[in-house]
Amino acid sequence: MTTGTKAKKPIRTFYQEPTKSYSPPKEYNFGELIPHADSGSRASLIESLIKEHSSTYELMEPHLDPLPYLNKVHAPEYVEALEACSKKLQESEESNAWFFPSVFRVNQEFNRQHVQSNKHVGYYAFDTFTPVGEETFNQASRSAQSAVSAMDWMLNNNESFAYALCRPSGHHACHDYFGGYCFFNNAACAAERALETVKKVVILDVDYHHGNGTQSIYYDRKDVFVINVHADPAKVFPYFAGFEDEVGTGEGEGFNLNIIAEKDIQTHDYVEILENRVKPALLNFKPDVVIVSLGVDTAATDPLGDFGLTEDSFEAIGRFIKSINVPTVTVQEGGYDVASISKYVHAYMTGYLQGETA
Ligand code: OKP
Ligand code: ZN
Repeated sequence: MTTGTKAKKPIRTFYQEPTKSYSPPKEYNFGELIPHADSGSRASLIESLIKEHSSTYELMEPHLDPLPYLNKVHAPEYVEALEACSKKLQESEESNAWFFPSVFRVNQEFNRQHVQSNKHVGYYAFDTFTPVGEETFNQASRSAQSAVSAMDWMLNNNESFAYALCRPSGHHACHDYFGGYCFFNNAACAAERALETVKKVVILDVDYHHGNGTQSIYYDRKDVFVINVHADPAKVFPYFAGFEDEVGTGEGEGFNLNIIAEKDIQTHDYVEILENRVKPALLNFKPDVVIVSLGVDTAATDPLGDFGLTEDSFEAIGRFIKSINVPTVTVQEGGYDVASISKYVHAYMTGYLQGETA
């Protein structure tokens, strides 16, 4: 009669509360200052959900020093420049100071690098959506710390799943540029931790926006296969990357896969992409570890996106991830419908756990 229901392991969640409230007040959006989408309540909303479902999640203390990984993924002078910028802001008279770069380096001959004042931090930036604040360096480091710690814990304990509740997000952060609300590439830091132990990693990015940072970091490498499912960059951010003909270069050729999903896409078509296009490519690569860059800005209710996903869709994505049957660290990326992001993340985790018994 008894079917031997085996107790499910909790979702181990690596997260630490921000030291001080980390909340960029504004972003400069095509000539207008508007309220910043990465509001301070995003991570704490997810955190409160975790506390509500205390039997489903277990909060874990991020234990691993992120700095060696930051310096591997990013140019060390970039890491230093961000630290220096946050420090200068802390020392300034103004309280809760934020710096918006106005002048940017582009790939041209006038690119003299110097960082005497914060005016120069635009050397390392690619958009005006991503101001630097007093807590940016600390908070971005702690975000990366959650990601590397989740990977470290999973591999050291022979576990198959962990969740890094990262904020700020990471997938737009490039080797030496910040942008798209991202400073350090959390998923790439986790991948570098994984590569100390294993040989092949897939980063599957299901955020609404193309993860141009992750793509560019691994574009010429064959040990990290980056797969992105996202909105058409011809219409939305990051605009200049994410097209389907971007397949990698040199040794990395064939190890970058971009899949553009249409506006209003719903569960059925989204899962079809995962099953018919993502899964064969992913399994064929035979990764030792998968990192999911989970954005829930693919939800129909998201203020930034125009996809049509619902709670059920996120459950289906979670079930899909379980069906891959490869150890997975899920790293939090975007999602801006603050009233519902935790519901969507929870649906993904529920789907994953359902997949365990299916
Ligand atoms: C970060 B993530 C909105 C303009 C677009 C940049 C989007 C950054 C998305 N007013 N802002 O979720 O991929
Ligand atoms: Zn996004």
